This record gives sequence, structure tokens and C-alpha cells, in this order.
Amino acid sequence: MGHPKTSPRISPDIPLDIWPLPKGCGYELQMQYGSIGWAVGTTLRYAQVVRNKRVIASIGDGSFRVTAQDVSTMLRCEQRTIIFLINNGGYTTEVEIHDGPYNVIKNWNYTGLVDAIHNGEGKCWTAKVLYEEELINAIDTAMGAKSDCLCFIEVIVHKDDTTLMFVYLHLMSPSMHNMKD
Ligand SMILES: Cc1ncc(C[n+]2csc(CCOP(=O)(O)OP(=O)(O)O)c2C)c(N)n1
Ligand SMILES: [Mg+2]
Repeated sequence: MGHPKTSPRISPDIPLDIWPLPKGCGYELQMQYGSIGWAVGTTLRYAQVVRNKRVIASIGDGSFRVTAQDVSTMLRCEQRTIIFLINNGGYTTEVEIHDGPYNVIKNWNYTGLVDAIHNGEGKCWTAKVLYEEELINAIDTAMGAKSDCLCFIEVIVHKDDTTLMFVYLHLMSPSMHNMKD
């Protein structure tokens, strides 16, 4: 969220090219800060500032596990955030830059972890999805029947599933993949 005394930024009239957002919809990107683990704490704070809105967060498995305990405070504060946990089994961004065995991380049951944090106190709903139809159903539920809950949707994707930006990066700089220590 940047400086703690500032409010979340409001997106400009011309939204991001890659993620067209409705006018007036704020957003924050981890790329500005460059540290994994940032997104969970940021989501907590953001939701606390914009109580009249619903925050949607998309967080990688490697990043989420660094600061996962903040979900506990989100529940205590009765936040209704929707978190998409992108589980691709490791540090795919790092794989694209410099591959190595250290980019594979021990897989967790992320929905199970959030269920354990929930522990029956507060309003929380979790789902683990593998297919597009399941994802669509989960979004419908999060926006409908569970709109009063913190919704945590773990999306299982292929380990090489990455952003278009990295595809471009590859095309422009194929030598990146051949870097040696
Ligand atoms: C504190 C910190 N440690 C290490 C890194 C290096 N790093 C950049 S991206 C990344 C992997 C993030 O993994 P994940 O959140 O699962 O996202 P994915 O790349 O798999 O989509 C790492 C370790 C970092 N940016 N910040
Ligand atoms: Mg990952």
C-alpha cells in the first residue's frame, strides 16, 4: 500500500492496459515494492481503509506463505476480501529469470491452512479449483451466497503458467534462460 499514511491509489481514468479496471477502482502492484510476502499484508491494510468496497487479491503460492498469518487479522476485522491463491507449485517468476531446484517449494494445502486459521470463528469460505468451470462457480459463490465472507480460492495451475510479460521477455531475450551461475 505504499506509505502507511496514504490512502490506496485510485486508478487513472485510462485503466491499466493489461487489466482494464472499472473507473474509480483502486489497485496496487507488488512490482513497485519487489518483495514477496508484501501482498497479504497490503491486502489486509487496503481492505481496512476501503471498508465500503470489496478488495480482490491475486497472490502467488510462494508469496502467500511468507505472510499467510495476516489472514487471521483479516477474519478478526471481518473483512470480506476475495483472495485468489495462484498455486503453480513454486517460484515460477524466478524460473523465468534463472532456473534451479530452489525454485520448487514444498506444496501446502493452502485452503486447509486458511480453514485452520478460520477455526470456526468469523466468516470464511474456501475453495480449491482445478478447472475453469470450478473457478467460475467459485467466483459466483464468492460474489453471491458468500458475499459476506472472506473468500479464499486456491487456483491450481501448471507450474509453467506465467504472465504474458514473461513470454515477451523470453522472445526479446532468450539468453536469459541460458544464464549460468
Ligand atoms: C523477499 C523476497 N525474496 C525473494 C524474492 C525473489 N522472488 C521474486 S519472484 C519470486 C517467486 C514468487 O513466487 P510466487 O509468489 O509463487 O509467484 P509465481 O512467480 O510462482 O507466480 C521470488 C522468490 C523477492 N522478490 N522478495
Ligand atoms: Mg508460484
